[in-house]
Amino acid sequence: MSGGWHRQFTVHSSQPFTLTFWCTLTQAANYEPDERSMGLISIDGKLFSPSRSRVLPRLSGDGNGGSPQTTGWTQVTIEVGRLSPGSHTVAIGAYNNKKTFKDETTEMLIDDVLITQQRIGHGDKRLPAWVFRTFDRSGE
Ligand SMILES: [Ca+2]
Ligand SMILES: [Ca+2]
Repeated sequence: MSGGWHRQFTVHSSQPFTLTFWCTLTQAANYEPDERSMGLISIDGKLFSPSRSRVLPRLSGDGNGGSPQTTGWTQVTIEVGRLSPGSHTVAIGAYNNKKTFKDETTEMLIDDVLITQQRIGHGDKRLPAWVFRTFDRSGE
């Protein structure tokens, strides 16, 4: 099962995009080792390839008992590449391949989602194209 947050944004020029955001992934205490939770990203409904997804948080269960496992807040950066002019949708979410009991839950929080686009003629300087505030990491 999976769930996520998504937003539309509009592209005006063909310079490459970079997506950055902060996230933390938490798996409840009683997952088994074959029960995995991971972050996922899609653009226009198309998932990024597995090699790119290695930068996304992932956890596997460590059996009944103990504490929930969490990655803690980490910043993820993904080179999105070029997008055609027009409207696009970015989705950031989490996937859980299996759960066998109601006390097994996966939570992914995200914050400071930023899509930047390289500025024409300004080398590596990046222009924030879209900033999506979600909620504060302090939970307020
Ligand atoms: Ca455990
Ligand atoms: Ca289980």
